[in-house]
Amino acid sequence: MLIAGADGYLGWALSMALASRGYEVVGIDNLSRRRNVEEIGSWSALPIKTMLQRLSAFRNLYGKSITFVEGDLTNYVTVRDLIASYKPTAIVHLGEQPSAPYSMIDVNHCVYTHTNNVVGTLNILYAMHETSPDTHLVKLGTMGEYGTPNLDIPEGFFEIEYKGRKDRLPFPRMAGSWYHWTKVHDSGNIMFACKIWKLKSTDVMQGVVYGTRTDLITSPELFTRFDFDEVFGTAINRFCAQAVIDYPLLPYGKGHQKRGFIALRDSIQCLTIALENPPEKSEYRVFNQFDEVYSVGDLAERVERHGRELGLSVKVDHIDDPRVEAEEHYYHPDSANLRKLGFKPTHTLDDELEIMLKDLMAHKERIQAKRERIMPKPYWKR
Ligand code: NAD
Ligand code: USQ
Repeated sequence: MLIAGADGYLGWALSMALASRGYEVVGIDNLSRRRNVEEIGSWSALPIKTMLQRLSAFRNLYGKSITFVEGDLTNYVTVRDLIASYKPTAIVHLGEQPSAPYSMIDVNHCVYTHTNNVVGTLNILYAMHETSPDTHLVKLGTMGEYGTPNLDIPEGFFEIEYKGRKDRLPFPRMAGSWYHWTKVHDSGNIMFACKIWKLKSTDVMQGVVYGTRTDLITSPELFTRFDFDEVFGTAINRFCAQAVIDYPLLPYGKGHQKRGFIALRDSIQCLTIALENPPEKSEYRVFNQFDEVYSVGDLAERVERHGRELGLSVKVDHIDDPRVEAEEHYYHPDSANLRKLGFKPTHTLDDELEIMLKDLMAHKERIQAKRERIMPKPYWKR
């Protein structure tokens, strides 16, 4: 299994999970996430070791090895040589710039995000075509590709009738940031590559991921990153980090924005299911990957309640939405494909919140030290 983006939040957790299931795992990462978080003056709330330290801790604790290559997916020769030499059964492509706010900072951050994400994916597709056409590509897209239409959201495709004729077509994409649009472009490129080169791919429309743990993250030596700043932190993770330093939780605008959410350990479970149930040759399939839909306002209240039970004095503050997005909308995405293949969440949101808050309370000083990086800037409105 080749994991692109193996040093990241999901990538490290997935690499360990697959190695512990007995797969030979090779990871590639250019460590850009570490540099980009440093660029905006923040750091991971949970201290993370270097990749070499984590690999050796994993070997010592679980007796399994993971091969790691430091390399850039935008370099075609690197990507082609790696894929040619391993001819992996599958590639899980997580190696993109994933922050919507980062992509909205200015033209340089927008163009960097587009170049990095779209070129990296094209390189993987070309390298598969040239050297390993039977490899299954599992590509991380995002639920945000669809936006928030006033319709149910199918998994990738829908039947449509227009002027008396019918067809099965890709569901319209209406992304909400330059980052989210890179995923839309990727999806179009992957679908086209599957058609012309008979490649096979699962394009995963994933919701927002939260959590600090998987079953294998049993020691601080193995922590995966956990960001909470306004640029790289995501909703539930930010709320939990804010709760432990008495910083008000900030549902933006009315707080009625709804999204699909999934725990880190369940995201790893879903990706494993997708890998172990590959599509046919030439098939391009889409899975919507989330557990439950919540509004950000409800989530803030939920974190507030749990925080109080743990003795924290949590408050919720509503601030103007720094983004351009619908603050109130219909949201009803389908998510049956992964469940049909056996996906079952193992922990409730309440269990997971308690675990996260306790993990973060042990590293309160690291969140406190970057307190000034929590308040969002209105990058969308500049
Ligand atoms: P992450 O930033 O922690 O991980 C991505 C990794 O890819 C990083 O370690 C980064 O250094 C690496 N990378 C980026 N560009 C690269 C390049 N050109 N060459 C080599 N390595 C490169 O992000 P994450 O939260 O683990 O997300 C993983 C994937 O899942 C991303 O594609 C993201 O868009 C998608 N996703 C994430 C979430 C979420 O809530 N975390 C939700 C939906 C989709
Ligand atoms: N939000 C708040 N308060 C906060 C942080 C976020 O109200 O403190 C709101 C945002 O305005 C938005 C929603 O919560 O309406 C989600 O924002 P987010 O920052 O948690 O997530 P987003 O920017 O959408 O991006 C994250 C990941 C990205 C992934 C995406 C999945 O960074 O890689 O693609 O979640 S999805 O949201 O389904 O598109």
